[in-house]
Amino acid sequence: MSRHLTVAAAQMGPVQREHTREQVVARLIAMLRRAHSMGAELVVFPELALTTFFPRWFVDDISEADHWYERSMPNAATQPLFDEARRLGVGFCLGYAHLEEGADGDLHRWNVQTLVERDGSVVATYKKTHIPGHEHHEPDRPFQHAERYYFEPSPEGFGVWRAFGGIIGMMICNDRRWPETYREMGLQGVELILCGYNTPVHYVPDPSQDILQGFHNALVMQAGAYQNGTWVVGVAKGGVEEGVDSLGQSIIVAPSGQIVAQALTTDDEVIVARCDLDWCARYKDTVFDFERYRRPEVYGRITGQRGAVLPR
Ligand code: ING
Repeated sequence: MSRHLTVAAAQMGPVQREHTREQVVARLIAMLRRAHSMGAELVVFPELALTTFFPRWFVDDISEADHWYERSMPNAATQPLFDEARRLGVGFCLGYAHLEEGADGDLHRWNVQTLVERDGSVVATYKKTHIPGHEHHEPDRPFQHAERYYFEPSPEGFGVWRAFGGIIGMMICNDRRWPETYREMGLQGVELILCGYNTPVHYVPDPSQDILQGFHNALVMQAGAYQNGTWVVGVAKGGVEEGVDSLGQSIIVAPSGQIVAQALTTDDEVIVARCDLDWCARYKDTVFDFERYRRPEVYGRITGQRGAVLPR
């Protein structure tokens, strides 16, 4: 009897600056209920799901941005989501900004996802590893992408957790573009990777990539799924958010690399797939039998250097 898990991608349309957390949580609960009615046991929400994508603005005094972050999870605004999920017996993965007060009173700002089991218990919180964009104000841009100003990169990297009857991993947005992301979890036996993203269609450093955003989004998650024999769920917050057009195209990808479900709109939209977690073994035990075929002894550059070193 193979292990099946019915997973939903709960794609969001825009969250505008003036939308309150209560208004957003009401949208999340509505999608949680819809996913449950479609048989979902796990619902994946986007990156920074509770607020607008605030790194599109630069504020010189970063404490003026503190209200975009959550100090704890759950909290007063999100407790209704935790309660409804537990009542329905549905787990979920939620992306948000976390402002953490360190032991010595210092502040840490993380871009995180929290995974919650069907009984309401928190499985884990993952901190985004690859932080794109820029550290300082770049006024010539049509909009900022100052994630490297607002968030620290994870010091921990990628974990996996035994939950939902399988081995579950998490990544956030830009993480999905880096092959190391998938392989780090693949080497821990991951069977399902949960990923939220907020992706502006217009890529300021090279606008030639704009028209390819949907292609690149699918390309990296299909490749990562296939090359590591894992399911991948990519969930957008899309649509025109504070004037910035953001990619939708949420997808659920099988270990074969096939897209088994995809969103049609850039609004709040729930897509669902019944994932056979044992399907992973078809790839992990054959073409991607790591123990048999990998050659780490000749892969030294991958962890030995950061940037490319060109030949003389
Ligand atoms: N957003 C974008 C992402 O990686 C980006 C940033 C867009 C990088 C397009 C490269 C190309 O999808 C976040 N939040 O990481």
